[in-house]
Amino acid sequence: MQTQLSNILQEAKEQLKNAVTEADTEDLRIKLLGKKGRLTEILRSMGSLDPEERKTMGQAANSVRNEIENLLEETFANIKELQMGLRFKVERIDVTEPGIQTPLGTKHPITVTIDEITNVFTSMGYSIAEGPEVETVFFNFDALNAAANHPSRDLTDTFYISPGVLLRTQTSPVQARTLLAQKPPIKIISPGRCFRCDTPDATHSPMFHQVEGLLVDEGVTMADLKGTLDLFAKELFGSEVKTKFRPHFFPFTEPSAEMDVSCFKCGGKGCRICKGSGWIEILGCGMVHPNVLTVGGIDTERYTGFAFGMGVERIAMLKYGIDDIRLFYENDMRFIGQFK
Ligand code: 2NL
Repeated sequence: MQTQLSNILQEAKEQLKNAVTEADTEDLRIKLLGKKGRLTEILRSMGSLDPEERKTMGQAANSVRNEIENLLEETFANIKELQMGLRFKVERIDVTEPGIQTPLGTKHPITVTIDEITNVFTSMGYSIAEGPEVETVFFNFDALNAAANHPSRDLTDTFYISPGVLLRTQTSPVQARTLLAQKPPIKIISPGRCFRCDTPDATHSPMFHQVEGLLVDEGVTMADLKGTLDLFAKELFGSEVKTKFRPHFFPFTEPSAEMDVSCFKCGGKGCRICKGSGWIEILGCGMVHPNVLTVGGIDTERYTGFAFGMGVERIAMLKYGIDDIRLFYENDMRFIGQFK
């Protein structure tokens, strides 16, 4: 029995030496000390020995058991330490290494320009109105006093979705909807996307942006229009700019005008931006046509109004000296990342 015990211990030592994982060691623990193990079998058979022998053999068996237990514990600890060392090597983080920069996005130049324009008007008390980009012929043309044969209605100029439905060609339909939905005083601006069948070139794009404005109240005159838009020009281009209004025609306003600002680059002497004239055309405007007010359910005996509209791309190109509208839509980060 002694020999058996020392063999068991010897074998246990050999086997534990070869254990590489915790699972290996656990398997060995069950094999060596478990219910079906040889050592347990020996301990169980002690009952048949005489008392003297039982005492010595019992002590011997227990000391083998203790030794195996200690060996197991040692093996478990060694394996744990080895694995920890491996993990430290693999998962090591060098906290002194410089981090990876996450590039910050920037606002698109068109968004920057829309924000600048709308901020001027919201600070004058205007609200921002929005509406659908897919519009009806009624709100895009009819309600805005566009003649039934007006060329802008042609299939060659406007994107039609179906006979009565189109992609809005201006943001005025938002204002027309507001006239019907609200009672004066009305004081809104409508920034947004517009669409026209144009072949792209340096100054044309089939998708572009406008900001339009509308003010309707009692006693509104052309002088209110001129004062408002002159202040707007000074806020956007600098307090030193002058404005002038040239007669023009729009179906939805009467009288109508275009507003020029004195060149904010050269001060009026003539340069590349103003094409030598000293003046830059900025927007169209006028007193809202009585037909437009009437369709909008506004009493023209009591109320008058003014309206204006400007192209955002044009203003952004002038402000930032950009010479090709297509740059706005190419999403070249070297270009659109310059506007913060
Ligand atoms: C331009 C000219 C303009 C308007 C837009 C408008 C809207 C209503 C009634 C009357 Cl509901 N007018 N809008 C008026 C004058 C000019 O835009 O050159 N835009 C780029």
